[in-house]
Amino acid sequence: MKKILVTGALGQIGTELVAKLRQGYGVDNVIATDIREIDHDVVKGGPFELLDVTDGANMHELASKYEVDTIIHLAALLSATAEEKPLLAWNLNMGGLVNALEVARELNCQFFTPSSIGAFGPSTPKNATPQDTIQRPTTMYGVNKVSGELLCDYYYQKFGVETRGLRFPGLISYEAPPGGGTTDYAVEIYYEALKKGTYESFIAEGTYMDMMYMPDALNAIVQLLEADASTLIHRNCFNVTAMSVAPEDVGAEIKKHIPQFDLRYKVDPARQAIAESWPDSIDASCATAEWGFKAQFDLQSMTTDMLEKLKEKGY
Ligand code: VAH
Repeated sequence: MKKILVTGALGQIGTELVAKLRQGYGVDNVIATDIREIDHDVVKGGPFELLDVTDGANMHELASKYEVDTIIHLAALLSATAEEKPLLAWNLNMGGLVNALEVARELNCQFFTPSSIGAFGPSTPKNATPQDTIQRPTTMYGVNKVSGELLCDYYYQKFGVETRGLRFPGLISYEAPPGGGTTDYAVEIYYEALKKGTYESFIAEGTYMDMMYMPDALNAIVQLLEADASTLIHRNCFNVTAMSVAPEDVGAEIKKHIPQFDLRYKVDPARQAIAESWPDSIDASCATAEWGFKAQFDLQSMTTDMLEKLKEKGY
């Protein structure tokens, strides 16, 4: 049975992934870590340790203490924050990643870390962006993601570390809200629709980006980690997506449930510029061909489920 250390366990992906992993692999086999400790089931529901991923020695000590065989490295600054604090982003995103890769090398661990559609840039083909194509991102986050993809491939080729990763689109979830992302509008809109009946999007009408519901993202992580290595042609990182949408598409789907919902726009030039540098839609056929990726939720089913779950939480 896998013994997994998760960094960034209190983030948007981590909070839900830790719950899923503990259900699938056993509570005591999933060690959640984060730089902060809060009153949350991730902390109270199983092994939890404080960890600043820029402290490689502490990461090694924890991984050894729990005798982990898998590292899922999620701790990172997202695109908008990284663009506001580029040097902090480089030090955290790259320093943390190389520390995690070194621990995986030294302790012979399987390794997963997410990349993003942010790893593409303005010169990348905009529609049905292929798995293998031009990657010249114009954001610090994108530079971090491309560098991370190359570093993970290097650790596989040079040291035999079993590295695997996914280029995630914007992830929509109702548990932990995202922080500092360009696609955060697609999460906020659901909360605001229920709370206020209106939402002011910081991304402009007609701006298409790939999105995916969190349950599909979590399934993809586990499916990729469990995939037979002999089937993998690619590793770091696979394009995965469920839908390509613009704010008005999400608004129209919400209006089917909340007819009076009013979508307005107050574009944030900084995040709009990031969004415009990314693809409109990516092609995930390699993930499907090599390890059977298939998203279960589309915009309609995601919207129904998001609104239902948020209402259950009291929104
Ligand atoms: C961000 N949610 O907006 C992340 C993600 C594709 C977007 O990488 O930075």
